[in-house]
Amino acid sequence: MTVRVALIGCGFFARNHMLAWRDLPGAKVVAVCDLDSGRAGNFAAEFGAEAFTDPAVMLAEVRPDATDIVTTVASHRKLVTLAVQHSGAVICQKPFAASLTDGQAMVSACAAADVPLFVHENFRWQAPWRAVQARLAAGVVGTPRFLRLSFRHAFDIYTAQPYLAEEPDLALMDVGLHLFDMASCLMGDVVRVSCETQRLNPRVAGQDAFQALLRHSSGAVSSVECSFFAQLSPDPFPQTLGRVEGDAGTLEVLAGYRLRQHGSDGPADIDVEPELPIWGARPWHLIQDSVCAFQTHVLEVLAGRAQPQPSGADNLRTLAVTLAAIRAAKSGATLVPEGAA
Ligand code: NAD
Ligand code: 89Y
Repeated sequence: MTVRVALIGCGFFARNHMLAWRDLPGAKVVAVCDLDSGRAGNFAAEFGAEAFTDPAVMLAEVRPDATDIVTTVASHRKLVTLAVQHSGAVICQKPFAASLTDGQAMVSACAAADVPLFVHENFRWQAPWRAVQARLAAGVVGTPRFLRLSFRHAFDIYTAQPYLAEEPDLALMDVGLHLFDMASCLMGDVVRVSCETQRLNPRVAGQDAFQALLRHSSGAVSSVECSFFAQLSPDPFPQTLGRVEGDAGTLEVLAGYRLRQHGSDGPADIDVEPELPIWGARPWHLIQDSVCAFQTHVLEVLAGRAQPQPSGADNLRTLAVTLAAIRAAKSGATLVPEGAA
């Protein structure tokens, strides 16, 4: 069976979604929608889909198996609560929501309709961190006790994504939530958070760097850091570097796509660079490959062989951590994310 996908939002990042869907046997984007008719028309012509400018009209007419929402956050609640009425599954790009009220409304609407809700959180699907997840599951470091995630660069993200230059809580709301999703996925639920932010690049309005300290329900601790103005050569964008230390070993994700495994026989390095998709381009290939991995996972879920990773409900907890980090940075307090036990 071919999964019929309808995509909403034909902007910068949606191109990666379209190219990844095109390469996936078992899926076909049959309709695309953008308020901008030119953008919708261009995607429709390039990918052989039908073009729409009104999501309600498209969804009522097409009734897709899955709706893939690739707009910015302000439209997510309206589009998810619309899509759930017409489609078999809903996928929403990050940031899932700007508030817990909006996030909860989307999770509740999808749960009430028994429609799976995915948040397109592709960082946990990146090749180096998939390799880490597999080794943790195999017990190579024993019980994980400490995680460091470090996403630091000065790559120009503002030309392709100009709205980022206006975002007040930039680093936390654009990439912090990816990193907190990874931290929860690797180490378990977050129960306490403290955070410091900085505004470094005079060209942007918001806080473009942060350093957060997380306590997990297991007792593990994570140090999560991010800067969009770290002057490095070569610039590692968009790699997330870091390490997981357990009571029996350590895994390090190093620049240049190297995974170093420290065990009783000493260190061993593994190449974890993803394949360059045929349509991909460096340095984005890390993220482009993870879009393919995430969308492959969506098809696995729709075939009944997996559960959404992450689901809307999972991502609501990540949003609570992100919003707690924003409040913690403003107040200087250490906070319990809303809803955390
Ligand atoms: P963009 O502004 O380039 O594109 C968004 C498009 O959505 C625009 O063409 C706009 O006209 C359209 N749109 C907005 N509201 C709409 C509505 N109600 N109905 C139909 N169309 C509508 O934005 P972008 O840079 O492509 O980012 C989209 C999302 O992807 C953002 O939330 C961003 O954070 C996310 N993103 C994720 C990653 C990742 O790695 N996961 C990377 C980049 C961007
Ligand atoms: O929007 C961001 C994301 O999700 O990944 C990298 C990015 O494109 C710029 O920070």
